[in-house]
Amino acid sequence: MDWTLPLLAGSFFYLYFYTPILSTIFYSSSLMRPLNDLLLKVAEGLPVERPPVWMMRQAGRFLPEYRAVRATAGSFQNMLQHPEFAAEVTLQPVDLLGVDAAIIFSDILVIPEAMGCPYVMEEKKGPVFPNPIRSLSDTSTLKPVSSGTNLDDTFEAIKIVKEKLQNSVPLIGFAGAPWTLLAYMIEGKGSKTFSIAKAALYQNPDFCHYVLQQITDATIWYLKSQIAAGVNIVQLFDSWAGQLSKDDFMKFSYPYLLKIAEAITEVPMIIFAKGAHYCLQELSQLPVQVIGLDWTISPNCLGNTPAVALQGNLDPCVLYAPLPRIENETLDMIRSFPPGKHIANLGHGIYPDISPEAAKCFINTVKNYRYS
Ligand code: 1CP
Repeated sequence: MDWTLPLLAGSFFYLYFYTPILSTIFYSSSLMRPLNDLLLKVAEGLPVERPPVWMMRQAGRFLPEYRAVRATAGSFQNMLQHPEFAAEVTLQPVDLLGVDAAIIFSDILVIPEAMGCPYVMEEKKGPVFPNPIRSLSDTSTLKPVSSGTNLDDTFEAIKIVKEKLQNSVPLIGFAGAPWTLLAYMIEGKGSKTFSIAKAALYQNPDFCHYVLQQITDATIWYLKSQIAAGVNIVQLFDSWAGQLSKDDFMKFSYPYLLKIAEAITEVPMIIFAKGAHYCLQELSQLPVQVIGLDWTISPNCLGNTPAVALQGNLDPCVLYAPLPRIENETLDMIRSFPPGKHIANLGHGIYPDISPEAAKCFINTVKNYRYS
């Protein structure tokens, strides 16, 4: 029998009926690239017509709509435990401000919690760890992270957000860097100096390295699981890098950033080490695509043609200025970064008392800009 005709008919049937079904499935899955992929393009070194823009802490208290959801949820930690609340506030800055990326609403402290070092978020005081980890004997309560913990709430929130975003903009996943998490786990709370945690670096370095490695393993598992749930890019926050000397950073932070960067190969990575002005060269040699800069760092710190893209770095306090000044400062900032290698952002998280109009002015100024 000649199979040509049935095969042709079969192929036609397959293409005509199944391709749209398959593309619908792929469209709604994380495999599909977002329509607005400016952020991913800059991370991948591809050409763009303008910098993408988002703001650290954009899913937060400066938005009245965030405060309304938080009031309904009752507490910050209740928002984390209910993925539908977390998803709602993640989407607010995309819908209300038009940013080029969403960042999943969660916190860096969910990793210590999953490892067996829980915290409470005290009103006006910040995080408090009832049982800080201060010596090797305290580490017996620590365990490797896995599914079946509080981290599942983040993965569920990511899935809801991905579904609702309909591939409009990329979703950023994140985690705290090992040194920053160790600082909270030892100190037991936020601090201006983190002197208890820093004392441990000098008095008990083996203990510190042991916990740093455990945090690193947990973070790799957590980021890979966020990626499996659908995030398009991840950011590591080393918020307390600026507390360390260069020597201590190279001993207690850098090796663990390197392990994480080497392990995460699926999506691009941004590293934001606040205050790490002393080792930008070293950071740019990590296998990552983007280095975040705080507002004290000069945009040409890595020369005019850096090997990595840069993110930042408007001083968040500029957003207290009158709108025309915000516009001018934002334009000055864009022009001072290498064209095509810049993700516009603030130099740290937006403060809770900044007006949404000021944030919109910053975002719209970036969105109206074109590289000539
Ligand atoms: O009352 C509230 O509503 C809680 C305020 C709040 C919010 C909105 C906290 C408490 N965390 C968050 C969310 C959060 N935290 C996000 C969401 C996504 C976003 O929009 O960016 C992110 C990325 C974080 C990360 C985070 N948490 C960092 C690193 C970033 C940074 O600002 O340096 C740190 C250090 C934390 C710890 C933390 N979470 C919250 C507080 C009050 C603190 C302590 C800060 C301190 O020790 O001073």
